[in-house]
Amino acid sequence: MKRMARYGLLASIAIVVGVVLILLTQFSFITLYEKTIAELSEVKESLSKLEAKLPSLKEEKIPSEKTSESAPEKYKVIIENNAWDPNSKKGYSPKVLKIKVGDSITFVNEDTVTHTLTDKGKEFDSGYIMPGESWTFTFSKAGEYNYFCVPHPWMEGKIIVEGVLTPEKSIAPKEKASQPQIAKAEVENVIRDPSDVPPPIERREPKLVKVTLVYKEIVAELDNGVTFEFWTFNGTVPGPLIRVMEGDIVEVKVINPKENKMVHNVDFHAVTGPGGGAAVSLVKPGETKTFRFKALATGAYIYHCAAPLPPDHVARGMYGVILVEPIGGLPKVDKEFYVVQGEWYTAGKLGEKGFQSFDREKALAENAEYITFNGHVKALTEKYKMSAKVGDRVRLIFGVGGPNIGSNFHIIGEIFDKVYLGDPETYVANEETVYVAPGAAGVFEFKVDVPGRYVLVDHALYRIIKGALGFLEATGPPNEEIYYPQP
Ligand SMILES: [Cu+2]
Repeated sequence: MKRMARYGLLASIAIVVGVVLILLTQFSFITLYEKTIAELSEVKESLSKLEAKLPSLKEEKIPSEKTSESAPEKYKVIIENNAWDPNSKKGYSPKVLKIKVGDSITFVNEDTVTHTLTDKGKEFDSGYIMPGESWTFTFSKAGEYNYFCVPHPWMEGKIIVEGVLTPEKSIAPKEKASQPQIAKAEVENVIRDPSDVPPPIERREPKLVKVTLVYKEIVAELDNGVTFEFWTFNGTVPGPLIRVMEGDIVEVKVINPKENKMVHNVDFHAVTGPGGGAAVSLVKPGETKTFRFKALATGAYIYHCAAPLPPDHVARGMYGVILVEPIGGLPKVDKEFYVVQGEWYTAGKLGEKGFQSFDREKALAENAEYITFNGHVKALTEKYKMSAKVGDRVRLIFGVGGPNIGSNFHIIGEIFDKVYLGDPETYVANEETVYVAPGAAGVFEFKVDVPGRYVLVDHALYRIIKGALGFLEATGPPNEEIYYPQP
């Protein structure tokens, strides 16, 4: 009995311990569970707080669905009136525009001159947008596009295209940028005949000299089979030789035909006054202006267009020479010629046939494809003949339009008797090669003593290959006292 009672007591203790243990375990489980639930709620709460804080992030998770669901929108960017003038603070409006993939923008030219839109990565290029015309482009690729106007590069804008390309849109044909319709030559060439020189000055009294300059934009040949869009004075490169006397009043009438795309003006290096006349001769297509200046100092001077962007206008061929002679005119000679050197920056390499657009990158690098006399590779070798007779005294008015490269002017087989870049009184005698800077002109005088071919070059001689070559043919009896062809 005693042993049974002991067993009973032990069993009871075991049961009580078991129950207590079970209760304890259950309690800790419950506590843990409750704790976990509480913690989870906290996490959930902070998550919702975080979500509430970032609504935009939540939206951006599904851009492709949104893009494909929403219909494409049409936007408008205005090219403002007077945007051509860098001081006007006008340009593209709005300057920055945010759109979605598939949206299109119509660019409306409300200015009075032609503009373009070209993005630096070349995703789009509007070509020329004439005044009053517009150009529409659909953006099918996301990204940021910084664009500018080719003739007026200070005009800049930005398009931000958001979203991704949907399959439907990716197979849609890519909109092609319109190209300016200028591939065909309007005239054969813009060469000025080197013999086209005004008559000598024989008077001693100053007078009013009237000059008309017509700004002409012309597609023509730069070499045989190579065309380029030239901007010119009176349709030739160089523009006309203007011949006046010290003390003359020069009245310049400038005309910009309405068919033109650009504003133009003229800066005479012979003018004493701000801009050399540039500000008072700036005219838009369809306009005309007249201004006067007094020719104060003798010498040969370049005149050139200085409309924005000035180097672009010079690189297109807008330059010429004005010769200011002393009272009574320069001494008489037998032959006079007029030659101006300039260099050309074409998209295609030297000799590449077809229409060549202007390449500003090459112009900035001063890496010219062509260097010519009178606006054509073959101007003075094939197209026009310069000739003289043995015994002739020759005067050559030679200038450099540039815009970047000066000329080391030389005539193979001749020595210049007189060279003067300024006042004829300050001439240098007996010269061979003379540097003429871009934007400068000089007078070269020599006597032809021996018959044969005399070759005009830029004595940086590889430039001959680029076109800096001309011939002067001298005819007449041999002069064996001076030169012995067959001793
Ligand atoms: Cu111009």
